[in-house]
Amino acid sequence: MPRFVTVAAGQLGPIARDDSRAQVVERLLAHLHGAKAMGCDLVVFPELALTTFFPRWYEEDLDLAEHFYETQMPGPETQVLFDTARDLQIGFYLGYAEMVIEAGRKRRYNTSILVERDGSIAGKYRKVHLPGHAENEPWRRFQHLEKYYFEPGPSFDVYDAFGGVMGMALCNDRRWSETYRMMGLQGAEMIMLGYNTPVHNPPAPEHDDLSMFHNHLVMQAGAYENGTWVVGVAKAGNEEGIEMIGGSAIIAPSGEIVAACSTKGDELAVARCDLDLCHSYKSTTFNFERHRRPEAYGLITAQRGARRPW
Ligand code: CDV
Repeated sequence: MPRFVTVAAGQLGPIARDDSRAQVVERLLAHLHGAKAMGCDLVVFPELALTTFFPRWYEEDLDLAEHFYETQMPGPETQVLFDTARDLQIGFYLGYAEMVIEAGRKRRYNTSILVERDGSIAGKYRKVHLPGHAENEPWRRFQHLEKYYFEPGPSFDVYDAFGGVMGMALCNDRRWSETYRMMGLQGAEMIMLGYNTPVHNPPAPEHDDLSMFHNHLVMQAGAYENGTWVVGVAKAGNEEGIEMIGGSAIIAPSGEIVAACSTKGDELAVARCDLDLCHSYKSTTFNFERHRRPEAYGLITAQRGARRPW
């Protein structure tokens, strides 16, 4: 039986700081309806898809930033996404800021969920690689305070959903080969990831011209080296004065981009993904069982930073 998942990369243009949840949810609903009309099973939305990318601003009192976080999922303003998913029989991946109280303490994560076509949550992921800095750095034209606003998640998991093995990651995760390999080792057939990537990188402006090249380079390599589909989706355009890259793309296990967005606004790019295409790569060049040599890879988990051995 062929296993096809028709996927839409549900790219979003900018979200303003003052946009209400209701305004943003309207745009997500338009994507769900548009994707359904194109025969899709699943829409992948960006990272922090319910708010502006607030880690660009320092707020000394974290409690004053609480309106950026969801304390319930679904909550009163997002329930309609789940109801629409069930009514239309279309699933979605959604990135958002999550706040939970555990052992009497507030804990904050950069989170994504995968919702099945019946509106049930098939999986939840908390971002592992939090880029940027934890301290206020006013010298930057804009900040990247993910290490301040979130704590890292524990692991990369995969989920039995949409007839395949589905994995999730978020933005900076896509630059790390460990992200894909951890899910590749669990048989991932489709890895979904949302991102918010400014064109300008304050600590390394010399990378600015290469931001789109690097975006596709890492996702295409991750797909090919693990024999998996990768769906990368941007929040793009000029958000609160900061130019963000677009370039949302659906990438086949061959590493080829098979569909892509061409604007920096709300846009859908659609591909009919044959999950069985993964097999050719997973059973030959990247037959892990046959060719990997974990006994030679000890440093990967034994140490974090690079150190010369002499
Ligand atoms: N949201 C992100 O994780 N953004 C990073 C930044 C630091 C550019 C990224 O890797 O795209």
